[in-house]
Amino acid sequence: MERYYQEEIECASRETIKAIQDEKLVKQVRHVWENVPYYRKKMEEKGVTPDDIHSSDDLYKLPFLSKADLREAYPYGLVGVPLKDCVRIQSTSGTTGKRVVAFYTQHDIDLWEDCCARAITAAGGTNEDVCQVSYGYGLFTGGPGLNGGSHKVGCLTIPTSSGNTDRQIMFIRDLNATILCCTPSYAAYLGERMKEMGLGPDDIPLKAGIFGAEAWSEEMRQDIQKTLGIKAYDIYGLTELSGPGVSFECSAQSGMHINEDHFIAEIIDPDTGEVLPEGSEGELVFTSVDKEAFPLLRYRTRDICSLTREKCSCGRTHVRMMKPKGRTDDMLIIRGVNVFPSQIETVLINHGYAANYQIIVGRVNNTDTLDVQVEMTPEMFTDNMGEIAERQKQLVDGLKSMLGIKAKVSLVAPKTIARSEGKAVRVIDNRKI
Ligand code: DLL
Repeated sequence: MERYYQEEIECASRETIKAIQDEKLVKQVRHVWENVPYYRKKMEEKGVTPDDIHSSDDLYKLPFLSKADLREAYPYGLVGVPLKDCVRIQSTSGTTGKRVVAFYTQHDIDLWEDCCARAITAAGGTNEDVCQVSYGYGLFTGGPGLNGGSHKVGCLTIPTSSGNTDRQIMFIRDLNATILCCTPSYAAYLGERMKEMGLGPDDIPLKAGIFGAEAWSEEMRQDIQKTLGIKAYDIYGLTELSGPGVSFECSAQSGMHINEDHFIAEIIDPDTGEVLPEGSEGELVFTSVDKEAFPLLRYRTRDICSLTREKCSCGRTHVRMMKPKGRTDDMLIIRGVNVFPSQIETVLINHGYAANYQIIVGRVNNTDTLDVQVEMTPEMFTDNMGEIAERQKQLVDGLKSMLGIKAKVSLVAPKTIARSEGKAVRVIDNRKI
């Protein structure tokens, strides 16, 4: 039986959802106009005022916000309430340039935790469950968000944070954890470590995993489900909008329901900014309609995916986003061809490899090079050069037919590539150095 955390809104009719969005948007635009001079200036430049926004049908009139705006406005430029009303900040890892710092009032934290509680409930969680949160705690939103959601559902919460893998496995076993929350790459590593310890799916009480914060393929899901003996649910979100729980998967495991009472989603052409019809693939744009402290309108996520309003078997009515393929900024252009790391992952896993790989891009004599280093699994490990050459050839062929370009493949020994406790680093692009 499907369970809901807030059934009335999660299963509301389309008309009800639209009416909620319309009302909240009109209020939110006025709130931003009156309290966020940075965005008001953008609206003035576009010649639009709150009087032009009567419903979500007018969303297209508003200007976009991008990560560059967030950096320019750092740290307080987009804050919509007095700082005395804010109770928390969270921040992105900020590998390039300034970090993004997002602010929350208590109301914003409550909404965010409700979103995470919906995700945990959709994964079958109740107050009978023990939920181990192995996302990082601190500035990263993964730990705090799912911790809050787990409390709301009433699960016994184990805040292990990331790392110390043997202790993670010990707690799962000793404290009967039934739900695991972490990045998919860390879940895969936990499975690998369990195998090394001689443990299989029957030796752990887990039944569900809530995995997100990075792109992961359907093939990787199948792998993790088998190794850990669980059902693996995807969860999506970003710091700028709150954190995990902007959208989440249900029992159908076919796309993530966007919490539409809090976020309006659009898909745009990343080059022209034109809004695309439902079903088209493009860049995901979100408007947060009821956040007080950091109310972003038409924020460009750079994530590439499509939306569907097709009826879902779980009974939820909120629009679903398909698994993001990657971000516009991690799409590689190699010899003029667009390549997403997730396409490479699909080929590797289909050929029996685990998701332990690295993609190294370079340029020799003005030509781009693509080198895929992938670990052999312990079962396939061999020093028979003929066998290795044959395996490499199979992968080169598989990658060629997926990507349309030739890659160099290097098979490396198990455990050569560093494991990640949070988001995995898959790509090293030496062209940028
Ligand atoms: O990763 C929030 C989060 C924590 C989501 C835990 C899910 C679970 P950021 O660090 O700000 O926030 O990174 C946000 O990560 O724009 C996507 O590119 C990517 N991302 C997040 N979830 C998924 C997912 C958190 N399920 C950025 N699939 C986003 C693919 C994801 N990419």
